[in-house]
Amino acid sequence: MTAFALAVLLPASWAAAPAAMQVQIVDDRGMPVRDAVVELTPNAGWRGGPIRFGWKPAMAQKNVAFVPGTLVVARGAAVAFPNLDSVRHSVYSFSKAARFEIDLYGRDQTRSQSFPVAGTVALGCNIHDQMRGYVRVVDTPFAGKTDQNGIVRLTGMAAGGYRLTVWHPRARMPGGEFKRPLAVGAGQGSHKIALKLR
Ligand SMILES: [Cu+2]
Repeated sequence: MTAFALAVLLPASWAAAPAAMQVQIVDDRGMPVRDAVVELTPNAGWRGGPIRFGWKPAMAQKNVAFVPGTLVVARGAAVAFPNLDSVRHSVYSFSKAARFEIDLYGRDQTRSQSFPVAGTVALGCNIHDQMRGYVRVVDTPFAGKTDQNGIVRLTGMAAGGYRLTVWHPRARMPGGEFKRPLAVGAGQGSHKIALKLR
């Protein structure tokens, strides 16, 4: 009886176990690429409800820079842009995924902008040309950006067919995006992807 139960239950519980995957992004010399955004999108699209990430949907202006320089948010998210500097900043984008302009505002003030379209939003400030930031708007909960070792860990995927997308502002690909199909199995997976950077 025990053997029978094991034989039936074990494969079922394995199949239901969510997968975890480590992805490392390197450049063509093998050096880790940080702040690359890695996304795994189910082939049928994400139908699991609202997406929440473990970080704040906020892009601060600090020391005349957008911090963090790259922010991953779910499609539809409202992003806060707090100004932590003593000088005034604006925020604008000419990107296809979001065209907008927020007028100059000062220290300890904040503004907010929603991003209803998935894709890359390149940010600038009218006063400080060197200020660059990126909001990557995604349609999947299985997304994140690489750390200083070029590594991101994605968890909770059901086994199945996915599209893997890697985005980096300096990737030598149309739109800075590398895409490929990826079959996700149960358990742990590991992938290393080399990107050509400009
Ligand atoms: Cu500025």
